[in-house]
Amino acid sequence: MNKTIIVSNRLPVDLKFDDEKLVVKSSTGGLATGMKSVHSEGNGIWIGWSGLAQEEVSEELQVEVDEALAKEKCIQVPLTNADIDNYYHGFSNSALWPLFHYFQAYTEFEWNHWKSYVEVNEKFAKVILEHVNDGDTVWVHDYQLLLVPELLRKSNPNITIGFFLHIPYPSYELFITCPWRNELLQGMLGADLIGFHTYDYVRHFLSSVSRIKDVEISFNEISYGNRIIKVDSFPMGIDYNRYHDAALEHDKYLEDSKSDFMKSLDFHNKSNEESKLILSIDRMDYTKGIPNRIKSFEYFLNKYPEYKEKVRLVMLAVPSRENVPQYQKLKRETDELVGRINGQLSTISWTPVWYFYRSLPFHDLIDLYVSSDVAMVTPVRDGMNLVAKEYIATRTKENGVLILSEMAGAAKEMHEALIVNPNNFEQTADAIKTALEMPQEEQKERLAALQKRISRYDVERWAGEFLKALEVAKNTEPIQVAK
Ligand code: ADQ
Repeated sequence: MNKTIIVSNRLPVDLKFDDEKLVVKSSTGGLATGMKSVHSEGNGIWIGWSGLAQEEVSEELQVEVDEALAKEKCIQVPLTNADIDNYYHGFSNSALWPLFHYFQAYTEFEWNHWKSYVEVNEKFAKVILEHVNDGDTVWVHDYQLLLVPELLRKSNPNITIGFFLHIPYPSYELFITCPWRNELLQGMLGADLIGFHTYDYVRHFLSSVSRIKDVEISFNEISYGNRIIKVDSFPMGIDYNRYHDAALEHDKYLEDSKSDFMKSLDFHNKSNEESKLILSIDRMDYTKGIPNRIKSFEYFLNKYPEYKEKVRLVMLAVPSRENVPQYQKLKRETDELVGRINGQLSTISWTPVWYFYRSLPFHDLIDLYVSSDVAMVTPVRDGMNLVAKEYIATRTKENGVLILSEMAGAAKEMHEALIVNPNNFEQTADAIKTALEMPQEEQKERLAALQKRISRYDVERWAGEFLKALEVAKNTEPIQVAK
């Protein structure tokens, strides 16, 4: 029986040693959820990095690690500390991530990082090739593994290869600044189907391919050698029911148990309930527009002073890539901005920005989503943005307004949100006012349309549609090559 192999930089389980005891934590992230049924089907497997560096795993521990992963139908690609520094923090997060998000000034092209990126992509391909058979399907994910499709195709032309990019694909003008643009495109073109979140990213990709490679393109098909490669958009959804159901059960959850974090916030205290709550949740990343959001909120309070003491911005930022200098700079800037606005505007009974730099457990996250009147999702550039969709899924009482940046892939599907340019503080400040004053009936109408769409195109449907299209793409391939 043919199988599907999922490949991503990180496995859906995270391994750690705690006092020499192996701890296995499953991920509930979007990708892990979307792939659940594909992964559990038949003899499907997931290949990726486990979170442990090779240096941490002795020979005896290796057996334990392999057994724990086998139980989860996972196979690890062993990475050393140097790999993680150069391939992951280096080329992936200091070159590709800023370049693909239009942060050219942050982009560092280092030969050593590139060399390691090639080597690690080869390590991934080697492990995949040890487990793949003719007729199998391999679905490779994201910017850390752009070279893998071609490496697989070269060694085994009789497998079906899909590739999905979770971040934006930049315009040609930007992409050509990369010294290894040919190699990166060549790598992706090893796939039978290449997927992006939006049609704009598809266009940018096709434009790069047509100018850099000698190929023929007709609509969304690339003729390359004796193969046809399909390129299309597949906007990723969320596990809608998980968020919606948790929100429905939220009141009961609050009665039964309340975490220390929730107690410390005390949203449900009467005086706090009288003031409106605006929510902001992201990874601490310069693409998420966190400083712009704080400045827009400050602008709003100064332009509409009648809202002072009547509204709070609760800002949650998950620590991310803390050893990359640009992320350290962003953290300092955010701390300073929050300090400035709170220092200038706070009163004895009111703090305008409540800022938390940490990750939260699921039910606390749900509490924040449910308790807020408005969500501000205003990245300066974002492939999709799942927070926008999660917020909509938790609105079970027909109220709540989403302010959404036009630079997020999600804006292409969520027209009923208040769409803003995050660099336009005045427009964003006005959107905050509009959101706070929006009549209940209008909130209900906008939410109903958004919920209908987001619940229908959930993450399982996303995975299903990609795999269906991959099956079609495979069948358009003209020739099966003899090995
Ligand atoms: P990310 O950049 O990680 O993903 P996003 O899509 O917003 O961004 O997903 C973040 C996830 O982290 C959400 O599920 C959210 O609930 C969770 N989260 C955020 N803050 C949290 C906190 N403090 N505690 C706990 N959980 C928190 C990349 C791309 C996106 C694309 C996704 C999927 O950058 O554009 O949408 O992949 O393709």
